[in-house]
Amino acid sequence: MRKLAITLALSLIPAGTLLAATMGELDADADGALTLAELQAGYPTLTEDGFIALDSNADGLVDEAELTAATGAGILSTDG
Ligand SMILES: [Ca+2]
Ligand SMILES: [Ca+2]
Repeated sequence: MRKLAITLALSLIPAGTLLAATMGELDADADGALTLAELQAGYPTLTEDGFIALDSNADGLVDEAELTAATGAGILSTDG
């Protein structure tokens, strides 16, 4: 399931075009999870479809594990 989500995200998000940002930088309200708006603050090119692909458990938020999975897979690249 996660692999499918990652594959979908890779097809939706242009790799290598995103700014580097960490959970702490992105989580504006410090609740430990990222909304689409919070993620878009760091990754302006992220679409709603991309967000859904990152949200492995479909709870409407991207938590640290999901963010780590995405960055580890190079979806939200911090290289640069
Ligand atoms: Ca938050
Ligand atoms: Ca989630």
